[in-house]
Amino acid sequence: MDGTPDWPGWPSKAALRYRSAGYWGDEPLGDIPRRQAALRPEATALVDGERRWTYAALEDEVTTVARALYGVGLRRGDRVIVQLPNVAEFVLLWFALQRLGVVPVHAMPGHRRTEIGHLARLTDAVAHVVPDRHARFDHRVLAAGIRASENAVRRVIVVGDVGDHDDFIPFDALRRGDAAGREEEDRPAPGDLALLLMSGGTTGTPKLIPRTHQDYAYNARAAAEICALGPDSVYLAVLPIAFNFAVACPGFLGTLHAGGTVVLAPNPSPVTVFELVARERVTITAVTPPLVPHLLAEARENRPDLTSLRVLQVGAARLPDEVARRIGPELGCRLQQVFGMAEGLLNLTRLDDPDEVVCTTQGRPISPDDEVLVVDRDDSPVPEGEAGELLTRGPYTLTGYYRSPQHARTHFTEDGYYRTGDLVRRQPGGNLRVVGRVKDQINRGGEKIDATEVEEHLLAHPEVVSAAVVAAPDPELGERSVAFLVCAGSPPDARQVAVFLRERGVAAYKAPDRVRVVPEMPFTAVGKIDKRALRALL
Ligand code: OOB
Repeated sequence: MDGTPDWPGWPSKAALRYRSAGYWGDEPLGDIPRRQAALRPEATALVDGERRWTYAALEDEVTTVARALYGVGLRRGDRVIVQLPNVAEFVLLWFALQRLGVVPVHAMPGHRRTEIGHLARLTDAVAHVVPDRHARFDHRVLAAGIRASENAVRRVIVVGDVGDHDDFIPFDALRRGDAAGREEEDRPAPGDLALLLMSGGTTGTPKLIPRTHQDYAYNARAAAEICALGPDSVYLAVLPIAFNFAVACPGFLGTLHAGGTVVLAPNPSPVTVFELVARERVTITAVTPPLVPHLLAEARENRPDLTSLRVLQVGAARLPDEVARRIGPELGCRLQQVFGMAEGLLNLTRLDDPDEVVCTTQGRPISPDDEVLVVDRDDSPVPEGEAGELLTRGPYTLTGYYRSPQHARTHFTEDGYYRTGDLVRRQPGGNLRVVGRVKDQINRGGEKIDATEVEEHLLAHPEVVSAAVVAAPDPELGERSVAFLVCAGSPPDARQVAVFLRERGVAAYKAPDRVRVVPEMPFTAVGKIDKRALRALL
């Protein structure tokens, strides 16, 4: 095993195979801008609104910011919580951290005290990077609270205005190199931890996924090759930039690896998306299924110029076949279905697959060495075409969560397969159809909600005696969350529950869309709350 006490790493035999097959290389992630700056210094690397960076400029800034981060005391192996929206500073900071071997912990802008506090404690993060305000929320106040309560978090870096927090570090000061220090005597090794991604989770508290330089670089490179990315490619980042889908599937990392241009969308509205597609001659972008009908409607009504767009990636939740079939004819581009997970395994339909495969399956693994099994409840493989749980191991799939040895038994088989919790059918060509899941999660249009985690918060409500959160089918989001509650006194409604969760510092997307009060819970034969019976009530 090549890991550390914090995470297990791959068995040495497998690691040897991944290296000799050429999947794992030596280039640390932080070297990508440098390599491209040498090849094509004047080509456009990054666009955020009116701000543009050539590869030479990107490389310069990354170097300056890395030195400045070293100057403020960040060192190889440190963890830093990065909680930024789609702004160029995310990309500059991310590569600067990679240069130093400092590990970004990817948080979402919508996360609050509960989630960030948990990340801080689990990782002993030494810094928290936030925007000043985003979506009518003051992240500086959140960051001040986190720093006051979590000992390790000593530095707060703010993109924008620090306000009256004099001891916060403005990101612009790092860009100017105000705190210039040295850099790079501590170059990360290919097998080092490169970033930590949050898992959708199913055990009450978010788990973290360790990704290394070598496995993540391979993830991005293999995805970029399948998407035929090159120097002429222009990738539009519509999804949150910290989401694995937008980072490395192929995302900004795969695009920059290939020498293309990354354009950041400030919001996912169809008008914004199509304006950027037309203005920047975007060739590829990625969205979740709920956005697709809005894109189709906007295209029909306002006839934007989509002539540059070659590929629309759709994934993170199930895309209905009938919506899939409309994409090619109505947008004039190729659909690519994407079935991925922060834990690793990435499935893509291929650009030259027949329409039937592209519209009815969620693709197949990107690596010849991705091993997938479809099994029944006893872990025995089911016949091809039948539904079963997807198990997987391979060159970029985790072998254990970060600092969570207790999850080894529940989330992995004895021979090291990760239990995805997804129910799939495998078609003859190896393409997978996602048909359901066994994990206790709600997939709210691509956003994952851990039922247990929300239930634990609900149980803290003074009136709530028993709580069960389940998924209800929804025409817009695919699924919404419904909380069934047994209450002692006067039961809270959905709005009151949302306020209660907000006051507990829980991200807003986790609040149940609906609350249903029941006199008592149905139970299974073994005495667990019978969620199947509850779903039947919907
Ligand atoms: C992506 O990553 P996560 O970690 O937020 O969620 C993973 C889970 C999968 O286990 C599956 O349950 C679901 O999301 N999922 C899909 C899907 N893609 C993901 N379910 C049905 N159809 C699909 N196409 O969601 C993610 C990571 C990288 C790339 C794309 C998505």
